[in-house]
Amino acid sequence: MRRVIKMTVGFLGLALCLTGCNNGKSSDSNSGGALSSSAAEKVYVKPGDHDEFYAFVSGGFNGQLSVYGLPSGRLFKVIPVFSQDAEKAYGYNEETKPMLNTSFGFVPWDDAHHPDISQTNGELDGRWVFINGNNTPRIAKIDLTTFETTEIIEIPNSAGNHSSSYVTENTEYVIAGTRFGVPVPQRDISIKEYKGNFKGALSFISVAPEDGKMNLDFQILMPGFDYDKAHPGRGDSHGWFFYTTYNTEEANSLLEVNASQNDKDFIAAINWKKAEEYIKQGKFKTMPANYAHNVFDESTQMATTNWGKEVKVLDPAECPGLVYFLPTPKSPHGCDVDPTGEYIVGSGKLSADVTVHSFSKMIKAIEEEKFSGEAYGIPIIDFEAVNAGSVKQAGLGPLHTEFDDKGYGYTTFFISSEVVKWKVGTWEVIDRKPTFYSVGHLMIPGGNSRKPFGKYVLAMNKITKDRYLPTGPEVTQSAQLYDITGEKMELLLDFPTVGEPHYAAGIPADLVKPRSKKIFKLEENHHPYVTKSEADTKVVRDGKTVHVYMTTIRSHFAPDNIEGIKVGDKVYFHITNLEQDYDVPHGVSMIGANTSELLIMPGQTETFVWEPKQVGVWPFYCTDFCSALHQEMQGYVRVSPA
Ligand code: CUK
Ligand code: CUA
Repeated sequence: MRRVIKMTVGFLGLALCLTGCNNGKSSDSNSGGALSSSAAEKVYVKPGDHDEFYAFVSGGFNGQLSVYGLPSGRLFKVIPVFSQDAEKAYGYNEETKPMLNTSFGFVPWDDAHHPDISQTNGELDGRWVFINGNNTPRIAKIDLTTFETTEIIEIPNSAGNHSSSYVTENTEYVIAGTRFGVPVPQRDISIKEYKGNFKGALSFISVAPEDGKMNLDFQILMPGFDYDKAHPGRGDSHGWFFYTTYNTEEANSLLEVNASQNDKDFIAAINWKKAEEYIKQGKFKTMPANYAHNVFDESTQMATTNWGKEVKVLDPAECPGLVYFLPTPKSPHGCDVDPTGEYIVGSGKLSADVTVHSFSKMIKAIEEEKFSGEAYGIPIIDFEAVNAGSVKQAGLGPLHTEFDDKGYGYTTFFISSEVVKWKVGTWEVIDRKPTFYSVGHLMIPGGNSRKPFGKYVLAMNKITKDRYLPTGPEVTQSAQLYDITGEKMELLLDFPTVGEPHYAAGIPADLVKPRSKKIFKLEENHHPYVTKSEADTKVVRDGKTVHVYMTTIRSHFAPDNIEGIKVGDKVYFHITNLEQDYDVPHGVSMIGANTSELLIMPGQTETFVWEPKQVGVWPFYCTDFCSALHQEMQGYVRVSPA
């Protein structure tokens, strides 16, 4: 067996080395990022073998979440989240359309940035992935038994929703911060009156421990700065939440560059345990808020929209001890907490240093009231009293930091295009490796938890230029995988990504695989239009509305020939896939239907609507190659004059 692998790897290595690597030498990828044969061996997953990690990589402007295997970089699935998906009928079929409802109406797109995996006791538990939609502020939950989006909650009083979605140690909350300051409540006001009038909500969405049901518990109305990435506390700092701010000048136009006048902006530190106390004491205001909360019920296989009407709001100025500001140089972008919970890292993107604050110093400074001022009634802690040190002259344009399990931090530098490894506590730079090019986030599996799995770091790049075959003006963005088990990082693999990967969440596959669902059990299907056997199939007319109760099984539809349909009818096809075997979906598509195909999993019911416009006999067929008789899996609908 071993020999077979070696030969294949040798061949692969040779092929890859045509692009010029120092074959035979130990791989130092500083020069061109080419792969050595040892790198190839490290990412090689033998056909039929499984990868060690799942990586959930956000799609940015494609609104979805891609699932890759690591170390191979193989793409397994693109999970539809915020965007309609014609392949799986998400957002097209009647069952999932309500998932994309918002207070603005049906919004079938969003900008998906930061996935985070649920945790128990500060460790990844592999139950759900949460991800934010930036544009029309929303948080989605993906169930890791089905790898499907099962809940989306809209965030009121928010715009941008960028400092999201981050999970606390026991998934008590998914926390979502706004990016833009906006008038709260929204109203007609001069944009010049930004200062003092615009606010940004920080939302606490609780997650029910048993079924994961989300609820918007309360919001903290922060000043109208701009906010960026965030991180909940760990260990001792559990109960706190940290996120970066910029534009603390509250400029209404960033064109005037007055948003970067301040030498230091802030990391906001929020004591959410304290917030819970204030809520209990009734120190909140109730504000009207109109927001959609869309839930997919696996038992009925249907999504429904519930409408939120109000939200509890805390004002930090009236709640002493709730919020503090930690001064942090030059437009901090990322904010990350190390696995012990002691160090809070702020990456000033206009700075060359990475600033590190100390949680224990912060607590002491608060006790001793070492404040250098205040903003909107929020104390600003004296910089020296909270600062733990900084990684000096580490690179240009630091953005984001992740941690391994050996006491090292890894920071991305957008402008100098590199990942820099440094030692927590001494802040000395240990190693640096180039990225290709302009890296944004990076990810270590479990890097947001108390227990990182420090074997690989995945860097997500904004620009690839010449790294891949050209595909017209739009070229792929990419991820790069580095081995971080040694003192020096080693670049192992480049692979293209779907959309713009902003961030990723990684988890050992063994924490997810045992839960993975193989089929939906037919007896547990409580869809209102389910058909549980061929004998029960029927066509029911109700005025101009027609319901077709249809089934699929290898390899036919029942009924397969339908007559009695008239132009002007509205025909609902409710199709139940009777299969109870793993990996046997059937598809359905109808000629001229103004929707997508359906792709129906075993035991599932899905519905599409067809409004025939023309008299004739119109075919439909199965779109998924399901058996040797797949091509025979078809039928006709006869449409008569109205
Ligand atoms: S952001 Cu994309 S590079 Cu949305 Cu986390 Cu920093
Ligand atoms: Cu069913 Cu092809």
